[in-house]
Amino acid sequence: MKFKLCFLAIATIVFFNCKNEKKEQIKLQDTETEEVKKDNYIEIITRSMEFQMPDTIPSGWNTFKYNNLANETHFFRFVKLPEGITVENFINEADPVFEEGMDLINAGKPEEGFAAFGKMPEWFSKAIPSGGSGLIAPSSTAISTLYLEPGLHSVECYVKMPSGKFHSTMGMVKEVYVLDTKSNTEPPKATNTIDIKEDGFHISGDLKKGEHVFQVNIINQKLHENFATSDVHLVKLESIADINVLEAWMVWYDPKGFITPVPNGVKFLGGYNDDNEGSTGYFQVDLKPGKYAFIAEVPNAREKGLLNEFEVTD
Ligand SMILES: [Cu+2]
Repeated sequence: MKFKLCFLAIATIVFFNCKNEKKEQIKLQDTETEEVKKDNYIEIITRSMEFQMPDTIPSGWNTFKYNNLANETHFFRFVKLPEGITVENFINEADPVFEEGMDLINAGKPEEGFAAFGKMPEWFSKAIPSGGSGLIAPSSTAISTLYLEPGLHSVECYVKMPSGKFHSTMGMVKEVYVLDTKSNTEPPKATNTIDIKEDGFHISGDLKKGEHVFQVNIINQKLHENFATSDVHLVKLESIADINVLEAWMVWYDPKGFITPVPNGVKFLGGYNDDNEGSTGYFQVDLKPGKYAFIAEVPNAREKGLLNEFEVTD
């Protein structure tokens, strides 16, 4: 248990330094808005292990169309970098720490592995997760609307390759500058809301077949044992899918977690990645008849109320 406590202590420092300044979006989320126009999208493309997207984007609301043209499940998430820190610092100073820790865990030495994560550079605790898509299956598109603060960000994906290497160490990290100038984009009109509270997901609105815009409100944020905060991913479950296998897979520090191939019968359809308490983001999806679940990227999602199964009928 000692290593878990130690890890949690490090993670807590990270969390409490990550206070956000997202005040203005609260004003926006209650106002009447129109559907986002197609030409307002910022496109992100992945063909293999990279992000192709603009180097500079406006601040405020942006809708991202993430085309995952690769053979792997990926996601994108923005992390606001601390003053004076660039993606180079991440690559040279943080990635090797994650790699060393994960290699030790994979070698059956979890205590040494978690101890290694304690070598993270001091600035790491000041990096602020700022939202992103949920996991998205190969040859699929995730549409996410996020509110971004100005400043230098990294855009990253840390799903693991079959070898156990994080995608971020294989090239899936990109520096993006978010300008002071705000976009003209308005958030989309939601058909459903998912409130993330202390006790988990609170979902409202009909889950019928057809187009949906989910508005995710992070009412209470929390740091979990794996450094991640509460978020939401939508998955389609074929009859062969085992929800318990999926729940275990969502934990990146498990040697079998967050690694491709994804569990049998599971297809990821996007969602809303880690963001701060008080923030709101949107994701759009066309629901076809079948079985689905909303799940967070955290250990023991079900007992935390962060795993919800539902069915869409014809
Ligand atoms: Cu990836």
